[in-house]
Amino acid sequence: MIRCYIGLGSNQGDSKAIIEEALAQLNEAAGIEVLRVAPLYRTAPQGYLEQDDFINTVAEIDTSLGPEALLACLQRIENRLGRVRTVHWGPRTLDLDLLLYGDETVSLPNLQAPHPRMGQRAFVMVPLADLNGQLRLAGEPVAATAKRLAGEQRIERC
Ligand code: GSY
Repeated sequence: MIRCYIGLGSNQGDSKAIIEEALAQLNEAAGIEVLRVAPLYRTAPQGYLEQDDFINTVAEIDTSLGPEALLACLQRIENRLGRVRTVHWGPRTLDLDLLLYGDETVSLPNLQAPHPRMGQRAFVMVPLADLNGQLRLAGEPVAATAKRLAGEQRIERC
């Protein structure tokens, strides 16, 4: 079993219900067990700023799937829950990001782990710190990165 962390985000539709359903489908998927889920956060949009706030969280899972099979599973759930993306980095019904695949470095054309932008994003690092603040990313404990980013980017429990 490999311990992984998955980022969940939504800013279209009933975002809280969509995230709850995504977590249920993740837990029902073959080869995946959802262990713990961080609290939900309302977060300022990053990247494309002219869009609604997001609801974000992070899930800790154990999986027997390889990284590509896990990614395919995440994409199936996104599609089932009606993901429509009109603007690159724009509003979306559901985004499932593979953040960490154990302590492995994955570098494939369509998948990189650790996720290349996670260390700059409060909406990832704050919920990740709730689950495992002692993890180290780029040499720094996740809790320290999360504290710094929470002072720079708008993020609140909801
Ligand atoms: O990569 C995740 C999609 N996304 C988000 C998000 O989930 N939350 C916030 N706050 N901003 C975002 N920008 C993008 S793209």
